Amino acid sequence: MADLEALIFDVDGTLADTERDGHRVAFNLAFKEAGLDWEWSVELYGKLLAVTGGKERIRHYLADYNTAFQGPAELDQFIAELHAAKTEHYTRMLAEGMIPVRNGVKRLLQEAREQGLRLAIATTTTPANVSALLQHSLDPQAESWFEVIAAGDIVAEKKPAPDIYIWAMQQMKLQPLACMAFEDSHNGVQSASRASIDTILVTTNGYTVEDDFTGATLIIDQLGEPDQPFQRLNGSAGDFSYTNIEMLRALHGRGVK
Ligand code: XBP
Ligand code: MG
Repeated sequence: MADLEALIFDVDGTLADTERDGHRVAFNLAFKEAGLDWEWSVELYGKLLAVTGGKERIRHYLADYNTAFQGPAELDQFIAELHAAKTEHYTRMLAEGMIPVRNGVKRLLQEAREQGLRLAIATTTTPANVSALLQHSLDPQAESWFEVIAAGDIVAEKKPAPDIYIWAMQQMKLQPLACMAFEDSHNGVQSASRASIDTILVTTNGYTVEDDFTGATLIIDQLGEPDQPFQRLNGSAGDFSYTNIEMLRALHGRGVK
């Protein structure tokens, strides 16, 4: 087994719980501002999350949940403009400090940096959203912690396609076996698995706890902290009660029983 060299993080749901009170709210604000009577409830949004990418999600909503809507002839442009307005709202919400990072994220990233592990991001969200989240929710310098930030339309096909992970690894000149992926959803685990990344650690959230995580090595409810142990949902974590680099190395080499 190759040594563990790099950690590749998903963003939404993994670094921070952004969907229900972040992205969803920003979509609704953009719809209202555009004079549309669309309202994505917490429940409906859970269903819409089946499709990754905001523009793709709006298109999916129109195709499957709002077929009566008479869109303009230039539908692509209409969706792109709506989505740009949504990004404005979302990044403003982040700048206002509305969305904290999840338990254990900051500590684990700091530990990884101290131990010389390389860091990357592989996400379907818009690059501006990643910058705003890292800067405002993690640390003003956090963008510089990541060697590669692979995000949004940089690849043609979003998760569950493997493209975004493959792109990130190509940039870093790394083989999949030297990497570990961190995800929160079925689509994310599929994407990393299809990119041949062997060890995927899943931290679930309200929208994804019932997802099928086939292909992941360990499923826990959060990364955890020394005084806030994670709850193990599937896979083995040995004697570890919170995620640290020692645990990741053991998981990667399957030294955890
Ligand atoms: C989650 C997504 C994104 C966000 C919305 O990405 O699917 O589409 O819901 O962001 P990940 P945009 O879990 O891979 O980070 O509107 O910018 O697409
Ligand atoms: Mg995610």
